[in-house]
Amino acid sequence: MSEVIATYKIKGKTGTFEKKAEGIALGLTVGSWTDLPILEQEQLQKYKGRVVSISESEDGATGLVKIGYPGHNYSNDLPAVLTTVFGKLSLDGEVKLVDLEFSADLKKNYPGPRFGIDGIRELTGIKERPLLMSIFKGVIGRDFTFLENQLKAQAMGGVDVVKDDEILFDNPLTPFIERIRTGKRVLQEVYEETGKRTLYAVNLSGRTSELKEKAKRARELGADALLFNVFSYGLDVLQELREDPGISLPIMAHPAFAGAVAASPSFGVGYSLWVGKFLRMTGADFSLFPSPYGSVALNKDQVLSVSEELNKEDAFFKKVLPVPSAGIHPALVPLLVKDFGFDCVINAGGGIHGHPDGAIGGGKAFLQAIDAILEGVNLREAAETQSELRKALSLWGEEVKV
Ligand code: 1AE
Repeated sequence: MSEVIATYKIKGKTGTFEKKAEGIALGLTVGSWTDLPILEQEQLQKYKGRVVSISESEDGATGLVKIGYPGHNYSNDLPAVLTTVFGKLSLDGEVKLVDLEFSADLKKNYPGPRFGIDGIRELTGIKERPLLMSIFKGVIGRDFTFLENQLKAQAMGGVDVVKDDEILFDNPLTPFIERIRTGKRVLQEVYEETGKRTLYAVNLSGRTSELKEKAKRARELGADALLFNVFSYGLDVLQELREDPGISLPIMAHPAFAGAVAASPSFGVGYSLWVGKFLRMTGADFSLFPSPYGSVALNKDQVLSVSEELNKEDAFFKKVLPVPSAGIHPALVPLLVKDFGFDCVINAGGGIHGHPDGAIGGGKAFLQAIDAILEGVNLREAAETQSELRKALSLWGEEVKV
């Protein structure tokens, strides 16, 4: 059956959820039902939402309600699906959209990631360890001299990818196109000096109508990847970028603004759906989200459910790289690897630039921590012979036991 099944968490009282569920199933599809003449009821039957299941929490204060919406009620795009399953309903009291399950005929029209984890590993050449990414910091109001120095230091530290800060937009001091050209030149120089290739994800920003042309230009100039503030634009915009064959660059989805929709326990959309399943369906190759450990933390269950959505086996979609972020420093590497496995990106801004030896030392300290994990050595022991890691642990704290 062609259908999207929505799971909602609803606040209420014990014994009231059946009526509520039936009201949603009707209200978001054919409207009032029992008042219609029998003939019309029969004609509209196939458009009616169906209550799939209802379960109450032990105290009866919350219901988990599943409702199926027939596929022929909406066009097969996320804006239509979202408007159907959580349009008016999102404004109507304490209801949270927890999950959506798409039948295969509907799901197959979403593109999924173009590159996925395997494709990104191919591009970086890093096959058997977590990737290491760093972030430009403090670059607003700075010119290219500052940017170049910061990029060079990050790359000399050995990071695999450098990304723009999400708040660095197209601007007169460091315009988008020049950032790509400069980035390529600096990273090529580092490669010639060290043999290490670092990729650069440039922030694709501006009006929606300009994005595709800018992204195509970025590709022509040899950009490595795009950073994209998907939740400020909308998931369908990400899907448009992903589907355009003229763009064909890895897309890194930043979670800015995601919390406005997902953070409440009783309103909005669940994190696993918002920054997990939807990003995978619409085509992100990387999904950034706050880790449970740093400065902007989500709870561990939420984060693990996001990661599961990005990584579980799926007949239609490639896997997405989870990027647990915010306040990450080398002592957290064992915890991150335990939670997310080797197929993840260790991502740090302050944890790279704030190292006592600068960004070069920061990158080295992270790589030393990653190597220690690969070799089964604890960080304290590895730090005895590796000064960058030692300095990082002294500054940010000892390894947290896993
Ligand atoms: C959740 C996104 C994290 C991010 O984009 C960012 O800039 C983190 O910076 P640090 O590592 O916290 O300095």
